[in-house]
Amino acid sequence: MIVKNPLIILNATEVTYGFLLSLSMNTVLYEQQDTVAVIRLNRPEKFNAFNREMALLFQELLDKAAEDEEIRCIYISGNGKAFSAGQDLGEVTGPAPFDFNRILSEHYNPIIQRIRRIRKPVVAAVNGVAAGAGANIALCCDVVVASTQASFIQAFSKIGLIPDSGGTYFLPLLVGFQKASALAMLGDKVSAEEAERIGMIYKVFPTESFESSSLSIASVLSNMPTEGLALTKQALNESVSNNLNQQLQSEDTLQKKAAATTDYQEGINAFMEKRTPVFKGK
Ligand code: LHQ
Repeated sequence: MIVKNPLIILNATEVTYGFLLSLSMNTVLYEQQDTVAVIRLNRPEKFNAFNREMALLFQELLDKAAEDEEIRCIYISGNGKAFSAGQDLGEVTGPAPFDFNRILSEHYNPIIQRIRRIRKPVVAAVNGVAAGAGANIALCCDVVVASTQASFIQAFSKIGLIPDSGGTYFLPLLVGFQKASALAMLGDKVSAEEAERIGMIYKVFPTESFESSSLSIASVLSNMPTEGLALTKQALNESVSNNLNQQLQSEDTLQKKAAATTDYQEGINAFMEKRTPVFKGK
């Protein structure tokens, strides 16, 4: 066994991360646009279904964006018609299926944990269908927008599985227990418009302008007080398991940290001087 990362254990016979990254960059694409990291799932012929290689590379690229100090927002989308159809079902079937027992612990759980832990806003730009783990990866992001041609499917029940990748956690938070329960059991296809209406996602944009509209949200976020947004994300993460008193305490602690940032000073100065603030993200 080689331990490359506390979250991921690779067999000695498997490709290691560095090798994986250099050989197989194409299952996930990464580019920097100003201070936004644009990450695109890229197995369009499989509707961007996750195989192991893609799941590991996606984690590595999330880490790269998280660690790069120039990056102040992460934008995740899919290449081609789909956002992601979730697990590549070909990989769990056939003559040499990948070990089912390792899929959640090594692929999806670390992806969801990373996205929630990253101290930068993460935008899911859902360009097409998002099914199974693909849907729930999108739904755990900080801002979820979708194109009019997108849809969300908790496809798990159709194949006898339960919603994973945080689906049983985020879905009831987003749409309420009853809607979540029904969607998880029936596996209905939810249109982007319906997803917006029931609070599953933030906004829908027309397909023709989706790329520019969603990227402009990422651009706005990338110019905001990044540390303040990180503390906001932390407070929201904590709110889910805190009672009111604990959460008020948490807000007290985190607000003091926010007030100690240079961006807070800049925000206050700019307001008093009636000018547009220039935030540095610190
Ligand atoms: C696919 C897939 C796919 C491979 C489309 N795999 N090829 C955790 C624990 C362990 C194991 C299992 O998984 C998990 C987490 C999960 O994510 S479970 C849920 C897995 N995902 C699904 O069950 C969704 C399966 N896909 C679909 O239901 C449909 O393909 C959707 C509704 C996404 C799209 O439908 P259509 O628009 O009608 O497109 P299509 O079905 O024709 O798919 C297009 C192509 O993509 C097609 O390839 P082909 O060569 O025939 O053109 C599909 O085979 C391929 N594809 N999803 N998950």
